[in-house]
Amino acid sequence: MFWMFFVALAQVVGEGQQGWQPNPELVKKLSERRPDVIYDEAKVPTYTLPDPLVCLDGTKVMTPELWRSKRRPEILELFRTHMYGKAPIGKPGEMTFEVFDLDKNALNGKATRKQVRILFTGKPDGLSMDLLIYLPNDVKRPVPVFLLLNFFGNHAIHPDPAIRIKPVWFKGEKITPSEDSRGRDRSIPVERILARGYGIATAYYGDIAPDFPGTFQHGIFAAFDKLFGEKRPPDAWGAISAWAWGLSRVLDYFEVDKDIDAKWVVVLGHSRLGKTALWAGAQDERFAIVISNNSGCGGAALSRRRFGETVAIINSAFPHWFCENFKRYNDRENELPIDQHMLVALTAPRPVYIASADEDLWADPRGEFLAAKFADPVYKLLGKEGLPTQEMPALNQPVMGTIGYHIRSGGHGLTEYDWERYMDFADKHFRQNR
Ligand code: GTR
Repeated sequence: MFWMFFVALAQVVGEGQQGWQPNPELVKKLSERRPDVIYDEAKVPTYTLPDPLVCLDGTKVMTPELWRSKRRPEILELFRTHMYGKAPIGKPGEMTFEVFDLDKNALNGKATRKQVRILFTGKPDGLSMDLLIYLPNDVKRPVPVFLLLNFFGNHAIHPDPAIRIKPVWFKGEKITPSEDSRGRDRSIPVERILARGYGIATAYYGDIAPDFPGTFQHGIFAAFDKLFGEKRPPDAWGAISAWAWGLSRVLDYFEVDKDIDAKWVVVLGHSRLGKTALWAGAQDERFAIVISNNSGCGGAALSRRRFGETVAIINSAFPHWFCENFKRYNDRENELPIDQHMLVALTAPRPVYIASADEDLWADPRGEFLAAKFADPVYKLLGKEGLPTQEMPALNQPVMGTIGYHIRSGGHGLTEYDWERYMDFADKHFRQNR
């Protein structure tokens, strides 16, 4: 028994040596700036990961059936209880959709644009989320779609003057964005996505819940938290859970839109919204493919490595992202009953892609790769290819099995390079299965 434990540990520690290496100058600079943060692989503590294929009661998961019936639900519940918190509602019975814009000749005739207001409580003056959709006109319906939440409002993702401007959150207040803020967010290459045969759908994350510690007084929390009574329980949903919940409501809409192939929806997200995409895909198996772009701590990166952003750092900077219980693990990552490879594994057997960036050491690229690697045994058990490499690839050398991974040049961001790889990945899986 003892030697087995030792082998597992040695395997994890040995990872630091292979494939991509961070620029030593950058490591030096960042370490000097934040001596309290680990940027040097040599300082990563030894750790043992929980085995995704061993149940809490010690049962070894040897069959896909046992994964499905016992271990998967158990892991999901652990993430709900200890990390992201429980969403109190599924699809609200009173929710309605209002298609308020339809233009079959958008973007010089290349696209059909739809805008849909999702009324969470069915009340026209209640909480709503605006969904912006572009579908390629030269592709047979129903169309596969990429879905992501955006940070600055729908009007910011494209200069198209027909995108409805809706108030956004700014420093704790709602403000109406100016006309000249249209198209300022360059992170969604709409025309390229359409040219490659995909639809693109996006909504503003602040429409679901604002992103500041006082969020629980607003948005979806104000609309539904009364179910909790006076005090929010320690496992009540945090903002990431709320945003993930919102993504599932978009899928509810897709299921009634005949132009969209609701069985082929790729959910993706960048950074905090990458954490959100992983959590949405883990819980809602209607998402066909899940993509995490630079999601880091609380997303794809293994918490136990403590490299870059840690549980304690994230919980103090963003106390509203996770449930209260997660704060118990500040500086005690080894006590977590889960780690992020298990979040990746919850997507299995569906394709999942994890992407890192060379200069984004705050998000721990190697920790993100390792989560993909240690999710792989679950994919193998379910008869899938999983991750086609055991070693971290070099820069700009994507690998694409059922699990995909790349680390690209540059810093934290969602770039055209990332998008092209995600569409390659979707092409591969849609060609195989659609
Ligand atoms: C950072 C945070 C990260 C990441 C990022 C983002 O400040 O520490 O976890 O989520 O924000 O969302 O841009």
